[in-house]
Amino acid sequence: MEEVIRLYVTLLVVLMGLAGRGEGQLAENFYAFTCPNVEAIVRQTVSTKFSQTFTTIPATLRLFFHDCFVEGCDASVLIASPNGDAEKDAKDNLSLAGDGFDTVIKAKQAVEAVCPGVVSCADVLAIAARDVVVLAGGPSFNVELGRRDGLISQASRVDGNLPQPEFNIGQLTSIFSKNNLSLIDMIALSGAHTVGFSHCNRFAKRLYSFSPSSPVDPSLDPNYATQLMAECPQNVDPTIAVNMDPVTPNKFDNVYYQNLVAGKGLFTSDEVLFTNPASQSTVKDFASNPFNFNAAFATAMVNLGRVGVKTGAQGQIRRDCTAFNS
Ligand code: HEM
Ligand SMILES: *[C@@H]1O[C@H](CO)[C@@H](O)[C@H](O)[C@H]1NC(C)=O
Ligand SMILES: CC(=O)N[C@H]1CO[C@H](CO)[C@@H](O)[C@@H]1O
Repeated sequence: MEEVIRLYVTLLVVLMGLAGRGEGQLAENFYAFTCPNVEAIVRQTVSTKFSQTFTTIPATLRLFFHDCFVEGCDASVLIASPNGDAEKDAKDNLSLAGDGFDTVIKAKQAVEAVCPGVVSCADVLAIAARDVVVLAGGPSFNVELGRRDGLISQASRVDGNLPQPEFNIGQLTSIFSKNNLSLIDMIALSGAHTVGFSHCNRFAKRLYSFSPSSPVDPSLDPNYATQLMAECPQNVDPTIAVNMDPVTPNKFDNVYYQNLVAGKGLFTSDEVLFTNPASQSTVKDFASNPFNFNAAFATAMVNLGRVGVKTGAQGQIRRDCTAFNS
């Protein structure tokens, strides 16, 4: 008798879970019945793309971040506009490498071939962002699914919604908390700068015109400053970019935090995480304990993936990630 009741309760919980899906809840098993192999399909596309170029990793990870911070994680960043006024056309996107877009578009095509009209581009991007972290040696984690694709993509909505490299701790905290992300989430997510590149103009001020009394930012390690000046002479070709992690640029690891402790944070927004007393202890912890960093990063990515999501009947399931369904 007890067993029967237990079975009944289990069944009820499962059914409630299924019913709840439609009404605005993300769930790890959202596609269990409608597209059970979606994660394997995305992973396949991502690893093929990765075998062609390492840029797949930083490009896809940053794309996810930019998508989530503007209109929420709804694939709005992927829309291509013939007028050049979509989200991806904003000034801040210039550096969104094409390989990230390509990865998601191809993964979605592969998913469409098996489960047409079922899986959102926003979810494909979220899965791909996890997969690139794993491919670079970072932590794995379960991705919540069930996002719907958004119906708005405008360059004008980007301004003010993305953090800038010269931000101080107050500005950083305020833009992350606006997105329901804690100080720890912010510190952990900044660890994404353990891979990828930055163009010289994003930090040149720290090398040449920091302040009238000190042209070089005094929080920069002097040797690192010299190295950056060699890589980024004044008026350098604007397409030149440097590794954001000068020590292990191709590995997703906690060396980013060791760099901050050593004065080798590329942006002000990186270095302030160490120089500010409120965040310093976490930076030191992540620098010396890769397990703590990995766990915090995984948690923070799940939290990032919840930002401004559309669920249930909101938005749509785009067929082509670069265009709204007609
Ligand atoms: C904390 C505030 C942040 C600021 C101010 C910031 C700013 C920037 C800037 C200016 C670049 C260089 C772009 C270029 O010139 O090419 C960059 C690159 C990058 N950012 Fe951030 N970012 C922040 C947080 C994040 C977060 C949360 C993630 C992801 C979880 C992320 C992932 C990346 C990646 C992977 C790159 C390298 C892109 C590539 O090589 O294609 N960033 N970021
Ligand atoms: C932050 O969380 C609140 C409460 O759960 C929610 O109403 C709000 O939409 C969230 N904001 C974002 C940007 O996700
Ligand atoms: C990758 C990408 O779409 N870049 C675009 C960003 O926006 C500028 C205009 O501000 C376009 O010229 C780029 O093609």
